Amino acid sequence: MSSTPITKETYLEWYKSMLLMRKFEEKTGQLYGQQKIRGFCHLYIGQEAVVAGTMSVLKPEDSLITAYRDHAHAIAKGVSPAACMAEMYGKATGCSKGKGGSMHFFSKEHKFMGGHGIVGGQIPLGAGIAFAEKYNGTDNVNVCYMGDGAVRQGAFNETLNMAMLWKLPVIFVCENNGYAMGTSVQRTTNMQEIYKMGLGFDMPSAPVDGMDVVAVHNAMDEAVRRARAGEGPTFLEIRTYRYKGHSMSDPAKYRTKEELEEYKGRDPLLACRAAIVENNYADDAWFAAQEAEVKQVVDEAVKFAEESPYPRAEEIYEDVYVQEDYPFILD
Ligand SMILES: Cc1ncc(C[n+]2csc(CCOP(=O)(O)OP(=O)(O)O)c2C)c(N)n1
Ligand SMILES: [Mg+2]
Repeated sequence: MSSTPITKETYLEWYKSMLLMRKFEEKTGQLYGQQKIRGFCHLYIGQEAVVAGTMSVLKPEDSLITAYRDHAHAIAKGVSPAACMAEMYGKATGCSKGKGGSMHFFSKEHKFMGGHGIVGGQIPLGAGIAFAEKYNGTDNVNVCYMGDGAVRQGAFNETLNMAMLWKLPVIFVCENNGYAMGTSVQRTTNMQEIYKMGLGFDMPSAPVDGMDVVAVHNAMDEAVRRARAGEGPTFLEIRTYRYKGHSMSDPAKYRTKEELEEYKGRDPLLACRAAIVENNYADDAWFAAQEAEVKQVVDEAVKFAEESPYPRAEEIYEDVYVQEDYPFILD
């Protein structure tokens, strides 16, 4: 039984937030095709239940940190779609002042700690944030996301060891979408069940169905409860799937259409919608209203990005190092 109850409002919020993630990403893909957005860009379509099921158990003071597939995490954490879109346009109004791009969203205000392009680089940082929370005596937790490719990095093992030794309030979430660029999990390891990597550190670890937002919520709820109680970290392998290629330049020829269709048949948005209808939580008019509202939010984000100025050339030397407000997560 989950200690954060799942109510009608939870379902409606899940649907709304996943719809926004999906529509924002679809628009991002279109704009990339029009060369309005350039550089590296990785879409999250298909994986939405992982972030939605996390957010329903967190409080605003908790922090998230993830890799470069970061649009949904930032938006769910409260960073405005407009600031995210402007960031991808390289505009000064972007959440990283237009200097980070798609991979490097950041918002100290919303405790969204990035957006990191170095595979696995965010794993020790997430534990460090959790260390700071513990040191400061808060009950805040950090949720540290990584891909199935990132668990092959040495830093993953070092971090799990220290996080467990110091009982840090961090939830390590491996978003196992089956592939690291074009390399399948099967081709990188003889041990296919990634969650078992946590067991070597005696860390509570579990596999979770990442196409099912309820399963994600329940697993996260248990992990967050443990972290807040001072009982230390958890490692969740959340099994999910990305519908698009790794990045915008990937035609995804390394997988079969059948595999893709199988996952699309378990689409998290459609499943959530079906549950809402089944429980009579909302009617067709409500779904139509959500579509319209989300379309407006995304359109406004694009307009904001289009109309915003580029950063001044001299700004390239600013914000390179943290200066007067260091250490920034301790205030
Ligand atoms: C240290 C490092 N090595 C290699 C790369 C190139 N690279 C970018 S993404 C990626 C695959 C990572 O896959 P995964 O962790 O499964 O995340 P996903 O893209 O599936 O979300 C690689 C190897 C990198 N960015 N950083
Ligand atoms: Mg992957």
